[in-house]
Amino acid sequence: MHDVRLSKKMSHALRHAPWLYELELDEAGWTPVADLLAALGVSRAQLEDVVRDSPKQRFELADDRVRARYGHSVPGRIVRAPGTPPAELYHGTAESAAASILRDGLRPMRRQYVHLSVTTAMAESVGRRKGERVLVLTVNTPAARAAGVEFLRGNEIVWLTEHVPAEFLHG
Ligand code: HQG
Repeated sequence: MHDVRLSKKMSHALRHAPWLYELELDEAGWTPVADLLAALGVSRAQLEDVVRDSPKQRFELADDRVRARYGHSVPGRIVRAPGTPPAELYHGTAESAAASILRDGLRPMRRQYVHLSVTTAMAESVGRRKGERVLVLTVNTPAARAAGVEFLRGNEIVWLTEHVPAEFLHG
């Protein structure tokens, strides 16, 4: 089991409030590992355990830099390269959000990007965080891409995008 408490602190520092830890993120979200270790008072081995064992692949470690792969709310857009996603991606949410989403499409709300899952099972578990009654929406990515919607790869299982208009969603 990885250290959930440390993982949550890392998410807070690398996604939401780096300034509280005296960290600076570059335009792709990277920050020096040494700075994060100093800020959290943990060893490199502890950090590596979390990066390796995080079931959702939340973090990325590259030599002397570390970043969150998704989930950001920091002001200042985290830049990612667009990619080609699977033909279907899924978004799990509370049923109570259905009317609003089917009117306005999927919006990032408090984060920088809308988060999409590669499997319905994963979307269901994401949706369960929001309520008992889960709605899993399917995104038709080829149609959205043809209309100019860009998809950014968070990791193997999470894709990001700025907005999915309702016409590319179905239940
Ligand atoms: C909803 C977790 C009304 C949207 C997960 C969602 C994910 C709308 C909520 C990652 C809407 C935002 C992100 C609209 C979207 N009207 N509601 N037009 N458009 N929404 O938590 O996708 O464990 O910011 O459906 O696994 O739930 O933290 O996004 O319910 O990958 O690593 O607004 O966070 O990962 O909620 O979750 P969130 P999310 P971690």
